[in-house]
Amino acid sequence: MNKKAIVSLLVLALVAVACATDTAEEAAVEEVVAKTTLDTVKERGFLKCGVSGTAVAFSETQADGSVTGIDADYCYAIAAAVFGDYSKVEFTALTAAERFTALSSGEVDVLIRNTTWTQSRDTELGLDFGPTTYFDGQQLMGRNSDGLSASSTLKDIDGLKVCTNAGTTTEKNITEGARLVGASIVLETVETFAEAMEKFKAGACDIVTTDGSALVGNRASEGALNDWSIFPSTPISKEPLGPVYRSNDSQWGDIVNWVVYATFIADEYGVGRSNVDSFDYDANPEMGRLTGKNDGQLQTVMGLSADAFYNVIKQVGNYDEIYSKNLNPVGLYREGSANASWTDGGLIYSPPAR
Ligand SMILES: N[C@@H](CCC(=O)N[C@@H](CS)C(=O)NCC(=O)O)C(=O)O
Repeated sequence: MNKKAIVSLLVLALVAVACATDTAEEAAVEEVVAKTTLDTVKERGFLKCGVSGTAVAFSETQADGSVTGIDADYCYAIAAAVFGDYSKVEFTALTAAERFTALSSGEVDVLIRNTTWTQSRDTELGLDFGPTTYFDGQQLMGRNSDGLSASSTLKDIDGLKVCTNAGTTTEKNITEGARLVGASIVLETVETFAEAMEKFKAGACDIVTTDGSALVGNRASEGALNDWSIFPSTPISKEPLGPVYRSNDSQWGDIVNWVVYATFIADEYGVGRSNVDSFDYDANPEMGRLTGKNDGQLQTVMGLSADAFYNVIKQVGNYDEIYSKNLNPVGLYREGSANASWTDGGLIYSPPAR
């Protein structure tokens, strides 16, 4: 064989290898695309849920490894819908800064971690947001002994050191808010809000700032109701918190969304853990459809069992039960807040189960 022929053969061989690799890669990609999150979760046998693990009343890892809180309960609710068994969840504790990568990389199936729905997160990260489960807003907390009170304003933090955790809407809001009122602050961001609280307690920070619910929760768990004040009375931002999932998997998105909506609808009709078995479903066809008591077709077309949302209500509860169990003990109540049902003037509202 002459030199030219050998070179041509080599080129052909290389092209063949490259093509084979392309085809293998394409096949692998197609397989990943074809497999929905629901398939993956069902095959694995449990849900992977990303939480904080240290967010008071939202997701707190207990000594026995279980996780409690409103966010944790929504993880349990998704497991109840998918498996008929709320306990089929593996929790992953994530800092604010690592949460979105953990979700995009597939480390978790859903992220329920005090996460605010914002335009950039919704549009730039390949992620989508489910219904808001807690309407929050950013506030600040300072010591009464420093002259701060519930009627303090952003202007009162001029010259003070403010601490919060990194990778949050919090750090951006406070920087912008202070600038707008002409308050000059020193902002220190740490990895977790728990660290910010430690610094605040040690006097290394004058102010801590984050979602108002977390300030209320931390103040309650520290027994500091009479020593620390939360302000301003109108939060400096909107922080709608809820579940987050990867984009382009609408079946999984529908499941997460309708688990949340099922808890809203059950709340609206007063169907909870104690009466879900005795409720008169004939008199309320919407609840009949939602629980699969009359007709469960709406659930089966989503890839769930007809009684998926019955399991959610029976095993975890309706929105009011989930909210009250977790948030009332730290002093947060629905009445008069955005978290009241729409029937009571709040924002908790679901599309119809029809
Ligand atoms: N909602 C804001 C703030 C989220 C956030 O980090 N909240 C704090 C206060 S609840 C937190 O999760 N702390 C627990 C932790 O740092 O692990 C966001 O989405 O950026």
